[in-house]
Amino acid sequence: KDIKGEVEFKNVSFQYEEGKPVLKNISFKVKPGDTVALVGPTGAGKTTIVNLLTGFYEVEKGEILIDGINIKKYKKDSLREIFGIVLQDTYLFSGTIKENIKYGRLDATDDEIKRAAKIAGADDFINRLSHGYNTMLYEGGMNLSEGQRQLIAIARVVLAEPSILILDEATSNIDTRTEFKIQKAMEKLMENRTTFMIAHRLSTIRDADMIMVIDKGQIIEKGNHKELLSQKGIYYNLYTS
Ligand code: DGT
Ligand code: MG
Repeated sequence: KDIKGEVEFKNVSFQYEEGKPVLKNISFKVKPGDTVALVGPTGAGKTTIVNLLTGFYEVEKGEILIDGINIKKYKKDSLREIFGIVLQDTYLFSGTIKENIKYGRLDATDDEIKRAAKIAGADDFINRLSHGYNTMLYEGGMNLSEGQRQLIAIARVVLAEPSILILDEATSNIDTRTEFKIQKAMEKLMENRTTFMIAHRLSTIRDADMIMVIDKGQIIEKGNHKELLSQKGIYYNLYTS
């Protein structure tokens, strides 16, 4: 089976405000199925890279290709279907848990929804709720814990089967047991799927096929963990002590 999800940035520059460049001439290529970890200080441009890739903002200079095709040539809907996005603060809407998972693929059956929730490790806690899958979520899921919201978001992505995953790794106050569940579910999701992760934990960064160290809108180092350590540059200084 051939995997899709090749990503290429060619000389991409971007600014939100005139005269304040945020990305400066960024170029890189990612093989289908590879995992990329974006690391770097706050304000470096990590989220901006992801926002351009998903088409949330439009590239001004340079181009972004997915599977060899400029993202400007994709229809809005087909571009949306390429990506599965799990953010720290995932958007859940007011509606039932079932509806929130189903948002990943609107024609999914109840069985498929349950299967996706199982893979995501969300089925257990959902079954413990008195209304199960029909439990109403209020105002973005505020009646669930942060970890539970993330498991639902993962189930949504499992159901959607996107070719590219975007993960913003949580740094937050999720308990260890839930965090372990989330990590396991993520690992399954990432198999054979191009993944961009804004990573904070050394354990996930270490396993990435390519680590890109971003600073002030530029890629200052690129390579896998071993390669970057042997360069004894910024990455080396960040992750050894
Ligand atoms: P993080 O999430 O704090 O680790 O930082 P990054 O690396 O994700 O940074 P990013 O891409 O959010 O921001 C890069 C620069 O762009 C930073 O100077 C803030 C600025 N910026 C980000 N989003 C916006 C926006 O919506 N409007 C404007 N005017 N500036 C923005
Ligand atoms: Mg960010």
